[in-house]
Amino acid sequence: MKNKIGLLLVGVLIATVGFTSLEPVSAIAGSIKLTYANFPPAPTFPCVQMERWKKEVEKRTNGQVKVDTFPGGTLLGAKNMMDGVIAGQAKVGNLCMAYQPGRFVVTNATSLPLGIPNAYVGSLVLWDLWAKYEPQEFGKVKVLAMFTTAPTNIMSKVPVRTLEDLQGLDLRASGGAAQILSAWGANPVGMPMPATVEALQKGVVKGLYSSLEVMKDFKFAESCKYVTMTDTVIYPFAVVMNMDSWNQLPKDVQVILDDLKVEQSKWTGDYMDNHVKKAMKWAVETQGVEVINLSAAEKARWDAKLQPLTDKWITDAKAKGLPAEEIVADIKRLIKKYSE
Ligand code: DTR
Repeated sequence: MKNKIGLLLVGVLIATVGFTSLEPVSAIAGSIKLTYANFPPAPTFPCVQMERWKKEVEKRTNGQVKVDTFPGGTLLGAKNMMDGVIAGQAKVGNLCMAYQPGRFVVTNATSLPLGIPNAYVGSLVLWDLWAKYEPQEFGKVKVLAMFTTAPTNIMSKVPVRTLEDLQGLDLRASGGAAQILSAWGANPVGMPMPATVEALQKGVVKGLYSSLEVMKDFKFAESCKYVTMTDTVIYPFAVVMNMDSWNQLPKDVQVILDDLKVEQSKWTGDYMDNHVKKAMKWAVETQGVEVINLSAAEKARWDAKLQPLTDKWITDAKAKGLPAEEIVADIKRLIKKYSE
């Protein structure tokens, strides 16, 4: 009996030594599994960037990390993304901050009409803004990327050539973009992007206010035959990870994900800007979409209506104890810096 126990102990010892002298446990292929939730359908830009992140992470960790992606709201939807990730229903999630404007006050300041020219610049501005202020609403998660859409324009079933055409027009928008529509006299109808398909079909809205890649990705060009160029505002996004899951990652994997953060944000901004161009070429050439450019005089009328929005945001954000003027000044400075 004694001998048997002795043998057993030796066996355990050999197994332990043998095991620890091999690769660390975490380096076994596929040993770390990350679920990644996303709310819109697979072909849209938030999911394209998700697949790119998955590919890069799996490659850079030599397959040690395996990412299972869930597009189309199959794991978490547009509005419960942040809470779902905090609760651990998904380990990683992608969210549009404009869908919860009151929750993401600092980062949603990028949705003020301050002149972000494209998604690449927008993404870098957003990233720096978040990094400087580290707003408490992200305190319970690890931020893995931040990016913005390209500037927002009106896609509609009826032509919008003047401010008068816009009065009372039901257009789908969220967050800062919805406030801009209100200031112009339109009637913004709030809902996450995926719900817009049905709203357009049923006639609940006459169009939408968003970045233009959706003309192709959601086939909105089939019903919205007019695009009025306003290039006024972007929608900010964040990719966040459950904090416990992050803390459980081996250090080498954390370094890889940290290295990818800004790169992923830039990649997405770049992808978005190029994709908008392709989508609009398709919309004009194959769907007969008319692009309406406002005259300088008309544009000046539209711009004048937007001036009070930033002042109002400053007053509201100050009341919440935020350094509102500094935030707006930072955004303007960063736009300049990254546009050069
Ligand atoms: N413009 C925002 C965000 C957005 C832009 N393109 C897509 C594609 C899929 C989901 C969201 C978005 C919006 O209108 O919701």
